[in-house]
Amino acid sequence: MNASFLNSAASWRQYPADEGAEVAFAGRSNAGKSSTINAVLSRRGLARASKTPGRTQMLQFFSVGEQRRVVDLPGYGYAAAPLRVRQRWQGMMEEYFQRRRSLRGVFVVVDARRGLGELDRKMLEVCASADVPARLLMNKCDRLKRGALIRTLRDAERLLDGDGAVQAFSALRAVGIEEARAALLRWL
Ligand SMILES: Nc1nc2c(ncn2[C@@H]2O[C@H](COP(=O)(O)OP(=O)(O)O)[C@@H](O)[C@H]2O)c(=O)[nH]1
Ligand SMILES: [Mg+2]
Repeated sequence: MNASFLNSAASWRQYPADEGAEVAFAGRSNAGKSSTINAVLSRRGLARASKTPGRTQMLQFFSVGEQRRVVDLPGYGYAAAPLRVRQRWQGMMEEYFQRRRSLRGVFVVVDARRGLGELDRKMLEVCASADVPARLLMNKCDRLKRGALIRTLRDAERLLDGDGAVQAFSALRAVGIEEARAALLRWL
């Protein structure tokens, strides 16, 4: 897939035109969203993998073809973020999910060691109420033993209850890339 950076945007009027098809990556700060985007698009360093969690409060748009985009959504759950930053985040996300007509699917990136948290579940609810399909990427699976990974995947599947898909993923060890890429291509 030929991917290139389009722009960073902090508000609706800065977003690329709402045309064609778009797939978003959501997730807790530090879950590995940027690393995952780089791995799926096989472009090292395309989405900046920052060591400082919660710093980016912007949407990062990437072009992956004619009228086809991937977007790195600002991460959630950064405890040190001041209230006004969290409120702003919420407003941006509500607007994005309610209005973005080109949105075809959302990858929710989860740190498999932590499992699905409250905010991840809220994100899944947002997807469901916007009628956008979600796929959970249980990232950093390289850090889990086989038994723990199987339990984590099973727990996530139970929580989804057929409303979305779950897979193991590791941006670091290149686990689950083809599966995720296939889902991306189906959506786009
Ligand atoms: N062990 C391991 N670490 C990872 C993996 N993916 C990302 N990381 C690390 O997790 C941290 C956060 O990654 P980043 O992509 O910046 O997360 P983001 O805040 O969600 O965009 C970085 O230190 C990454 O190197 C993975 O699959 N395995
Ligand atoms: Mg990031």
